[in-house]
Amino acid sequence: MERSMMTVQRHILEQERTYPQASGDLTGLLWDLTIAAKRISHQVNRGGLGDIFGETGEENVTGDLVRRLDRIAQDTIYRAMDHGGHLCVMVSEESPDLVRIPAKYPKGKYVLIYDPLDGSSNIDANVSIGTVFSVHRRISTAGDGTMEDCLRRGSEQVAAGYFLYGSSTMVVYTTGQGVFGFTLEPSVGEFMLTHERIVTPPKGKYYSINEGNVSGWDEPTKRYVEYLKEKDPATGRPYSLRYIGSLVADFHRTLLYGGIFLYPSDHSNPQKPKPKLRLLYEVAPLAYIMEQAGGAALIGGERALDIQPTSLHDRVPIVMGSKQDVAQYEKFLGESKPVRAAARDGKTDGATKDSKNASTRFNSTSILET
Ligand code: AHM
Ligand code: MG
Repeated sequence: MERSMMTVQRHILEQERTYPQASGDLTGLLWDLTIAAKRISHQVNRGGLGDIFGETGEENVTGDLVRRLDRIAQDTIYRAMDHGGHLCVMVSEESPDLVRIPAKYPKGKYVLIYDPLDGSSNIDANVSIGTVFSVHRRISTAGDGTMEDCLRRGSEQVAAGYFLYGSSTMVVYTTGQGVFGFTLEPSVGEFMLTHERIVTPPKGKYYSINEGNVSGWDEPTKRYVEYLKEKDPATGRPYSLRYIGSLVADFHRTLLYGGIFLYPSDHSNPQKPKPKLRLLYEVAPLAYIMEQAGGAALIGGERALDIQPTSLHDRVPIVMGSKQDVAQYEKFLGESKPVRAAARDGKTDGATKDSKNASTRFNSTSILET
């Protein structure tokens, strides 16, 4: 099929068909999600013309102020996904507990985990924002999905992606067979293939971090960012700083242009480092996409996709981007090896070892780099 005529729906279907036992369920699920995203995109595009700006006056489970558009996005996705028969349970940034499928609807074999509208502090200023999603196959066998179905490592995802509401609306997704990007063609209301097999450059020239937080960074991160700013044309330095403060937008640029995105913990209280980004619906899906595009993603020096969540809203420190840039950052982390080793062995506050499968467990305040 001519590339310009490839819709996201057809693409997902063709990807699913390469699996012998495919039932079409994943295609249906992702298709429902694109419908929700088109509706959110429409609202975002109306901007100040609609009654979407401002706050609702409430805080969500992770302490952020809920904006009207957050609420609209949450409701839109929930209503698009609750009745299709593809899902057994959902998890959303906007909901403290599991989001159940109503009793009257059939339960399916997948779990949907999502951040309905990430970067919402940017909404009123017309800055790019996004929806992030992660899909797992359920472990339980029937009925409502369980907590165990949701607390899964990123490496177990069957699909992940994001919608970017920017100068155009895009969806970028992977089902483990590469990363593909589609742009919403407003005249026909379809996402058309525009970015076939996205590959992140092995090395970039941008770094992306909230540098206003420097006083709270761990020492390796401080040294690494100083290194990026030194002048050494032979190694492509200095790097340029690019930071939007909207994860999907910062990630999308890093994915396409290469470079490195970092959101380290705040170590202002060294006893209790505070990471910001959420593992299940922000970090894990983006880490999966980054790896599928040939890049790398680390949490405290460990592969991000191997981290076992302990609760729905775990926060983790994250570094992701071009392979060589992430490897360079790792070298700086390596200089503080004793601390990393202690953390890996469960001797540092907040990190314990999952003895069953020898993978690092994090709780919401854990971090390896110090
Ligand atoms: P949100 O889920 O409440 O929108 O918060 C997550 C956002 C990300 O989009 C972005 O990467 C980060 O927070 C920016 O944080 P900061 O303003 O601390 O740099
Ligand atoms: Mg978010």
